[in-house]
Amino acid sequence: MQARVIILVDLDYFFAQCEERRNSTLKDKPVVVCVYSGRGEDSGAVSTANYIARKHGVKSGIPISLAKKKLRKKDAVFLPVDHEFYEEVSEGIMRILRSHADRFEQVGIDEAYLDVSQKANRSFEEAKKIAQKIKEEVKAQQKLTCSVGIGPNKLVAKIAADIQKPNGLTIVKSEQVESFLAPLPVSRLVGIGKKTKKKMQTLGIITIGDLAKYDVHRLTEVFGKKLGTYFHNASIGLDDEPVQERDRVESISRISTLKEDTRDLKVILEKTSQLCDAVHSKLVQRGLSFRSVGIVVVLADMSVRSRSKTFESPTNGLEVFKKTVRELFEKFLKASGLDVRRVGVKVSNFSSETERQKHLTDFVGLAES
Ligand code: DCP
Ligand code: CA
Ligand code: CA
Repeated sequence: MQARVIILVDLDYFFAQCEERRNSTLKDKPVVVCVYSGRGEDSGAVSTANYIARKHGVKSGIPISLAKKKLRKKDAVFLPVDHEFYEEVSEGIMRILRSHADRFEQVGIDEAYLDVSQKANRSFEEAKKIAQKIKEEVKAQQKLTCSVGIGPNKLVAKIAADIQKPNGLTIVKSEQVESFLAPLPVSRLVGIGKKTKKKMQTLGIITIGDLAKYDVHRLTEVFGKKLGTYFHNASIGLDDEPVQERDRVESISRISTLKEDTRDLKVILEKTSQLCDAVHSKLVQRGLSFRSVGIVVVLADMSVRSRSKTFESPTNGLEVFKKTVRELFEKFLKASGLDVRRVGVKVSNFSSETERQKHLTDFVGLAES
């Protein structure tokens, strides 16, 4: 395989930074975003915290009550998670990132891999310029900072991005990979959790450098052929996992509340038409076609109803989408007596070019084994 240049972008203290963005008075205070369990006032866990709060030992996963103790008299702000808002911010940012990549793979709400081998002409210097441009655009358009790692593969890019946070930019060229990894603890590698780390410790393996020097045959004796080989390759920074668009989304939908409760088809379709536009643009962005169209209706008594229709073959047409939504609503209103409060539209049953190719390779893989 030809040498690659891979970028990983990870947004800094993402949920908390989103909160800072919509309320700038939070910026110089400890900010803690919380998942409240609903069982008592402070019951629940910390989702994330800004870097001021982290200085006091607050981090993802700790109990809210413990975070409150650590931040007593520190003028800290505790907020509940608002996923919908973070998704929206994430979408805007992913759109920027995608535009800079030959191939793009989002791996979570706040991070993505970009294969920029062609765009950067296989040069790490060029990739650095792309990374700086990305940071500038994300800052200018979305008011957020991120940390970026650049490496010859996903494994190295990910570790590079983690090394310097927040607002970091770390480049590890092919010839620097082994010396970059060597001093780091083995737990930096994907797949090495607490248990494996302990086991390696008993073998005298503490750093990734120790792992790289360890006899690979011994390693496969201890961990089995597959895992042992993976650990060895990872320790010297080898990884040929491609950057791959993920089409695992099952559906794309939008829902919205009407100005007032109504049974007027025209009013409803005005709203759903906007929702269809939004869903469709997301669809086109991801290069997907759908076979099913659905509507969701929340009635005045807050009960929820849904209806859907599935076609023989996939389409990505906006007109078909809107026409089907219209039919579904016409039918629905005829059958139901209550006013409508909220309306939603949805497409699902996706297919895409990459999806078909994936099925094909699965099949070929099966035939070989
Ligand atoms: N998250 C969560 N619970 C966790 C870990 C993460 O709810 N145990 C959420 C909140 C984070 C978001 O996922 O903002 C992204 O996770 P990251 O691990 O990337 O952490 P942050 O972006 O918060 O911080 P960092 O600056 O270290 O990337
Ligand atoms: Ca992050
Ligand atoms: Ca992340």
